[in-house]
Amino acid sequence: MIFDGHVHQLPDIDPTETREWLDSLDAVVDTHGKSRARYLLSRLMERATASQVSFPATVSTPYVNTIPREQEPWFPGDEHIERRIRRFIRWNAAMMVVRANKTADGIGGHLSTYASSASLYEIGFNHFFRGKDDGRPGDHVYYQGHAAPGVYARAFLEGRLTEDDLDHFRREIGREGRGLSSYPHPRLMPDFWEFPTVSMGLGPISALYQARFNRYLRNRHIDDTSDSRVWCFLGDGETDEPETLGAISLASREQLDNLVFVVNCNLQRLDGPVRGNGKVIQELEATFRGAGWNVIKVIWGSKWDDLLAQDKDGVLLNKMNTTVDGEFQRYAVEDGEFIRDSFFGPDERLRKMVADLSDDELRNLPRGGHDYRKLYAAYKAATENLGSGRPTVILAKTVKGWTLGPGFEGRNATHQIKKMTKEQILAMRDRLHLEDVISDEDVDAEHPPYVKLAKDSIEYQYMMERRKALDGSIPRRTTVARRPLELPADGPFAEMRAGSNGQEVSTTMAFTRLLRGLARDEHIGPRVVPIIPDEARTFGMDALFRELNIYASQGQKYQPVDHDLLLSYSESTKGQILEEGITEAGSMASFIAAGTSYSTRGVPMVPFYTFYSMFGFQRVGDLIWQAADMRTRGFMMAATAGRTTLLGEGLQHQDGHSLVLASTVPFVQAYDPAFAYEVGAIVQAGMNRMYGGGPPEVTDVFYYITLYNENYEMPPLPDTPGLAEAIVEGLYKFADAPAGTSIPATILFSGTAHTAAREAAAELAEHYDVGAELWSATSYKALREEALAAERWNRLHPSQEPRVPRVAQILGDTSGPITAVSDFMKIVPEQVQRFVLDRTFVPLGTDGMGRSDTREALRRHFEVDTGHVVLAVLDGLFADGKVGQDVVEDAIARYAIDPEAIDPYLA
Ligand SMILES: Cc1ncc(C[n+]2csc(CCOP(=O)(O)OP(=O)(O)O)c2C)c(N)n1
Ligand SMILES: [Mg+2]
Repeated sequence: MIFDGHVHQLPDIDPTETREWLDSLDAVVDTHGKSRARYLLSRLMERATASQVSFPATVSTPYVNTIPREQEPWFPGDEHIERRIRRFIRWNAAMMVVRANKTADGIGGHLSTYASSASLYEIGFNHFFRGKDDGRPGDHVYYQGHAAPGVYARAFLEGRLTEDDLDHFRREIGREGRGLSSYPHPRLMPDFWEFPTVSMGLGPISALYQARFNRYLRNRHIDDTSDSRVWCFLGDGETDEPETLGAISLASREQLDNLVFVVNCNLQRLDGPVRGNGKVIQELEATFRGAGWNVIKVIWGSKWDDLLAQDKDGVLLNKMNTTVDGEFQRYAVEDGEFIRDSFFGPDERLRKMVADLSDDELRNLPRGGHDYRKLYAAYKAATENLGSGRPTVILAKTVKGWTLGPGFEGRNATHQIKKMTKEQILAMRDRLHLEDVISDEDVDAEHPPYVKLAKDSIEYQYMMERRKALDGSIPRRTTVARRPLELPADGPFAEMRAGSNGQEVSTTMAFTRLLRGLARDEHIGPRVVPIIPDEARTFGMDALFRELNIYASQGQKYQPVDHDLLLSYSESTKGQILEEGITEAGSMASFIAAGTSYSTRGVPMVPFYTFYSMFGFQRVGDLIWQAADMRTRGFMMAATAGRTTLLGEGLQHQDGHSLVLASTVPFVQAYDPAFAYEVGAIVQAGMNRMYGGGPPEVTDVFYYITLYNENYEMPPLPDTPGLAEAIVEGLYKFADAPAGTSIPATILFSGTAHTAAREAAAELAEHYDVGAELWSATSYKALREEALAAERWNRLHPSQEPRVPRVAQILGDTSGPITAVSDFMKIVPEQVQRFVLDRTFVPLGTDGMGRSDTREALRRHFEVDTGHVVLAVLDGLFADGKVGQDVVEDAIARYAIDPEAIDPYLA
């Protein structure tokens, strides 16, 4: 058997000494058994660590608490008062959900998640989480989404929420929308919640990147973040999500000792056990330790310490190690007799150990996650870990539904139960010893009351004093700019307006120039955060590496292979670029951290996240939704856009639908620009809106802007008054119809489709006497949203002068059929079709899955090339009775279009 082959590759300099050590071990095993041998080895390892004899970390330890009883610190709080407060909060959280579901059957809410984690939060609230009352941002706390009732219940006791507020849990319509949201949603409660967490996995990954971004701000001397810790609470089931664990190695690589994950290990998820046949805590320990984290297990409550101290033969430890979670869950629902027989019983030595304990005492041997002393020790160790370079994860074992009673605790269905019977409420009241504040009549009432605290009550005083000492109540979201940002000078935008002077460039290249210009800006420069997931070279942005440097918390410890090149790969602690590696999820999390820094830190930052457009909405759509919830501001730059422009990359890369997906997210400003000056106008307006306070007044938005890699000459911004505004509003006239033509038509183009549109206009004039005006449609989403708003207003104000949607107004001045072409699906221009129903409207787009070929071949295949645009215009004119069918047939022949070609949507 080879345990670790490396040792056999090294010379043994003293075989006799080696033999003696090995013989000693053999002797221990023979005479005292394996447990004793394990004990001695563990002691040796501990001694080796103390003597700084480094040894590769083992990934797992026995199933006991990481911090032994003798190393627990003194608990500085008043345990009696804290327990009482915890009970009040438990009660109010449960009543909130019960009352909500009585008033509105099926409104939902969760009882058992918070019930399992009350102590986890309360230790934090009373002793660790820092608030913002001192004018500093404090800690960043990510609450487990389903535990929201407990957070509201505490805010109620603190006097921050009223009874009416609690009664509007999940009732967000009415009262001017001031309900309490089901989960943490800054979009709905902008003064309260900071971090949306409820979509499993997104909380952990965003917390991790928030901790990294704090270091970025500090290392770049933009903001001193050293007194802010990031706490992230998550469920053990939630660790199934790839987002939860997928980025943890970044945290140790970046030495994020400002980060603490607290995993509420109640051993259950929604349907049943997380790891019925295994041990989730052991599995997570191995994963996190293997990734270099500091792991603190809080498995057993204090009463188990006495038992462990008697465990001379290691039988208890062995039983703990070998009992699977499914069994532990069973012990949470069974009585003491069952536990005695089944856990302790089979081994005489174990049974003897608990002979003095009653069945009730056995049943109530608590888990570590309900033991405030153990938790305090763990949190303190986590905070004292600062300086070690290791992030901390606390794995706390709890019971799902704890204190809610036998119908809830540890039951497989507990996650979904929202109602309690009178008997259950009464039992809970007794279990929490609240007889003095909640009478039997109270329980009998239609709505059992909340516990309220008088301002002079000892509990209230204690709570508030603790929060005061920790800089105020949380959660609280603010938007006060501690370090305001000045808008950039016009220079970089003027360059965009000037065009490319005969040079052929792509909008991606133009944008890179703009980005460089902004990063050089005297004021805003340092606030620009370029984010790229390992694609800079694809986008031609690698030139920025040397100029702006790549952020690397450790600096650059090597000389890069290309050090002698002008554009070498340069990393630095003060680097500006977040080169994220191949992780769109991580990059989005960085985008969110940077784009919400105006609020979380009071330091507005301007992220430009540039990525393969295919791997945005499609891949990390939920994170984009989260970004909108969190009121993120910034620019998502969707490079290599288009289903025919990115040639050669094939089915998985060619994006013809991200703009469709973008249309589903409110607050996303989606644009599909064709020219550099359009990109410039959109970015400049975006800066003004998001960082300069508008217009329009809704400023918590972010931009989604497509960028293409096709080169052509960038025209200068035409000298038409109001053009920049029209670009931002979504549609403007690019060119008049060619002179001397007699049949009018209108062509709308977006992005790279402008080439086909422009060529088609020339062909139509030359061969068919058709004069097509050319319009650039920069944002169908913006046009549609304005039109829907006008339509709605009209419906609600029948007696008033109807508003005409902007798109109808603008296109009202054009004539002939409308042909709309883009490198995206037809449904993108169709977004406005309904508002110009009086006109023939022919959308051309790239419906179907992508494939590799030349641009020409792809555009022919998807029927968006010049010939197809001509054909579509003539077809529209035919429908309008302006030309005969022979003309349409002529075009089919002229452009060698195969009428029997397979529909690209089905190909
Ligand atoms: C992405 C996603 N998928 C599914 C859900 C539905 N869901 C809500 S809670 C839950 C179980 C959570 O279990 P766990 O993380 O262990 O939390 P606990 O309530 O046990 O503390 C599930 C599947 C969700 N919120 N998000
Ligand atoms: Mg769970």
